[in-house]
Amino acid sequence: MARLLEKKVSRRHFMGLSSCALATIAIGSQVKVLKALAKDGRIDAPTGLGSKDVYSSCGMCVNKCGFIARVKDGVIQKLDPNPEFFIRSRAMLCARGNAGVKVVYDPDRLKYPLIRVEGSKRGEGKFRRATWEEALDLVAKNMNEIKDKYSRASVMFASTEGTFSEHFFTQLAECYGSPNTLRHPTLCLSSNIQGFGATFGTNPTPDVLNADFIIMSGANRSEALMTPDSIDLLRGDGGKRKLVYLDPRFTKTSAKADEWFPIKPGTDMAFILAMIHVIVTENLQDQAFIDEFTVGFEQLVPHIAPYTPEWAAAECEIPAADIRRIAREFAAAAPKAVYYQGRRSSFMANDTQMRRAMAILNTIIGNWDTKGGLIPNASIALTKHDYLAPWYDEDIPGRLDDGAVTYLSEKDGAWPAFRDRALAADPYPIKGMMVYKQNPLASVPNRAKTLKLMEQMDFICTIDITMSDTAWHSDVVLPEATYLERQDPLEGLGGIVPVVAFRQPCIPPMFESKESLWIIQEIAKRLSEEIAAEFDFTMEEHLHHQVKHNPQILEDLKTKGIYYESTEPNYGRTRGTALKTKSGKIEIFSQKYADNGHDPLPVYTRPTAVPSNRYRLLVGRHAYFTHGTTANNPYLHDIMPENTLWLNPVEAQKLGLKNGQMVKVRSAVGEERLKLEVTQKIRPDSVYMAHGFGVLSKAQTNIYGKGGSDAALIEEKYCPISGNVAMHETFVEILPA
Ligand SMILES: Nc1nc2c(c(=O)[nH]1)N[C@H]1C(S)=C(S)[C@@H](COP(=O)(O)OP(=O)(O)OC[C@H]3O[C@@H](n4cnc5c(=O)[nH]c(N)nc54)[C@H](O)[C@@H]3O)O[C@H]1N2
Ligand SMILES: Nc1nc2c(c(=O)[nH]1)N[C@H]1C(S)=C(S)[C@@H](COP(=O)(O)OP(=O)(O)OC[C@H]3O[C@@H](n4cnc5c(=O)[nH]c(N)nc54)[C@H](O)[C@@H]3O)O[C@H]1N2
Ligand code: SF4
Ligand SMILES: [Mo]
Repeated sequence: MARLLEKKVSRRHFMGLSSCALATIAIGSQVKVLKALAKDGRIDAPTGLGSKDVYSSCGMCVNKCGFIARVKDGVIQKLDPNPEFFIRSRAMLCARGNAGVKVVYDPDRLKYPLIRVEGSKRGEGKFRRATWEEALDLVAKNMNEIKDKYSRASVMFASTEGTFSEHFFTQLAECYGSPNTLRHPTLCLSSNIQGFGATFGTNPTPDVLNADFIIMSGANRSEALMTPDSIDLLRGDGGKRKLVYLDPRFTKTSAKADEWFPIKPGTDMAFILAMIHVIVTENLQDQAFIDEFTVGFEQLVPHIAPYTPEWAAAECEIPAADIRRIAREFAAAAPKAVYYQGRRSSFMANDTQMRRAMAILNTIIGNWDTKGGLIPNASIALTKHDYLAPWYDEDIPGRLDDGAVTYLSEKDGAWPAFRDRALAADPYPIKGMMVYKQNPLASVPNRAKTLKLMEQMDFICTIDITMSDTAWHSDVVLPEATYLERQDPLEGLGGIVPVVAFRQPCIPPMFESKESLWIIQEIAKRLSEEIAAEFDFTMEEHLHHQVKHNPQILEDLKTKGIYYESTEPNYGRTRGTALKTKSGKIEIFSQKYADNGHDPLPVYTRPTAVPSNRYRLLVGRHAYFTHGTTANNPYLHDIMPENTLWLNPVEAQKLGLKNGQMVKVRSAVGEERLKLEVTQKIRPDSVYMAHGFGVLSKAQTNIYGKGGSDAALIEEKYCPISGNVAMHETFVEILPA
């Protein structure tokens, strides 16, 4: 029998709540709007509701840029950038942000709770419309059955950050009693967090606005948009700023860079170690900084001796003279020089050590916590919602993936390692899958293996806004109200200048979609009275609780759509204080790594050579698309209706393949068909395809049957230190289709 073991956190009571005066929305004649939502997506607006502007923040990607929704007669006409949000997004909305209107009025959006038709198989797409009552009852029934038959830990909870509401979902996992939450970092940036964290005790933000010299390893800021960096990189400074960019592809960032090198994939560490070699052998380091703030420089000196520019040139195919020159220029620009660590660090299986090398290079020029350098993130405090959890069963040993990677982040888990354990039921079975705002079938490498994992489930429930591939393979699909229709908790965005962002409904939820808090509360009620009690609050109460120490935050959010305490960075906060490393100093040499059997200083490992007649598959962002989620958006689909496989002309000629023809792309784990794009923009040893196509869900009507899926081709190698997936370790063969 399962029982409550630990009550780690004391109960919080909402005290003295005044009634919340958040902007309320005229419900109006929404029915008319719905009726008018024709198949072509055109809206005939009802009249008489008037016009209004609503401050909120974008939900199309991680950046959460502030906008003002122009609403007329109950219909969102347009989203404009919020000028007050300048401090964070530089007051821009990208193509995806603008196309956000279509998320609401997309005929393909989820409208009602759906239950898979009895007797049909997962993936056949046979769903019937259900009432919320019936769908929620079914979710709770299955969660309770799995708990009784196996244990609470046998239900996994997969979710991704970005909706402000995710913590209600992870709280549900904790209250239900499962330690098995699977968040997105091991698909994205956990090696960055680990590599920089091991060095500085935190993962800092590069001060792009003020740096005079920036080097980027495949951080494609002109397409993979991160605010404010993407805009700040383009700052007009009369040519003072220098950007050196390494990418096997000619991207939009390559076009904007002062120097672009088509580096051999997986060899950035050679370039970085050689830069360190030059700086140290020519005595260009900031010795005073090193002596005061760091440990391990004396071990670094002999360590980098063999890593000469000539050695590196043979590895990374960047000329030794350039490496030497760039190292000197970098040191001369210090401390206003940064080796920008990027965001998605799921490159190769040695990624954590590669990011460590970047962190060490930054350290020796003394750019820590100073203008134009690497700045530890600041944040604005919001009061957390306390609850009595986790409730873990006595007989559950812990997370299923415990020990699978060295530094497992408890809430994040390690996706591919977890999946292997779950498939082997090692050490216990996983039989239920709850998914919130994650699409593992598109975002976890080796789709066939994820499908296998889903096959073994007794029950799968997905909460989404559209029929993703994962939703398509679920038993129950619950429609959340989109970011334009719901109130979310307040969200602090940390960084060099921290802000609080705000998301409120621009229109009421359409069809039968519901806010996530309501969905979670209704599931909780059906699980047990005790779990329900942990969610016994309204969103208004929650918002007031978040700002109870400073109600001004909510006032500013209502009137400006953003809250900040200062518009200026506060440099040097951590200089002279103990960092969150074992020694309290910046750790060039990591004793922690040595103790765990990892190289205490980064040792170069050569990537596996590309076999003959094969190509290395690279992934990367596209400015119009967010992961696998926006390709079906009607506006964005118009701009790019399918993905292509980039191949260098020399190789195309060798293979006798022509631009525009269909090809088969085959890896060890899958085969996809898509159009060939013969282009000089990629090295001859690599190929590239945009993410988000080759979907399985027929309910994505614009893109079903178009293009190919990268997730179906990528093998699931991962970094043993951080668990981060290695997305570029897959080789493919290309054949005429
Ligand atoms: N092959 C391949 N795999 C990748 C990558 C790649 O480039 N190629 N990139 C990796 C990276 S860097 C990341 S961060 C991950 C991201 O991948 P995931 O963590 O899976 O996140 P997303 O793809 O952004 O979104 C997943 C789901 O959220 C749904 N969604 C969007 N808005 C809402 C909402 O408001 N509410 C709810 N309930 N659902 C919503 C979308 O419809 C989608 O189904 O993928 C990683 N995986
Ligand atoms: N438009 C848009 N913007 C986004 C997102 C989005 O989906 N769409 N997602 C957001 C998220 S979650 C993330 S994590 C970030 C990701 O932002 P980035 O970290 O910039 O990641 P990617 O675009 O995935 O870029 C990887 C780039 O690295 C190159 N590359 C591949 N292998 C190597 C290599 O070995 N060495 C070097 N030097 N380069 C290599 C690829 O060609 C590609 O251009 O973007 C964020 N911003
Ligand atoms: S970068 Fe674009 S998609 Fe991302 S939050 Fe900002 S406007 Fe939205
Ligand atoms: Mo990411």
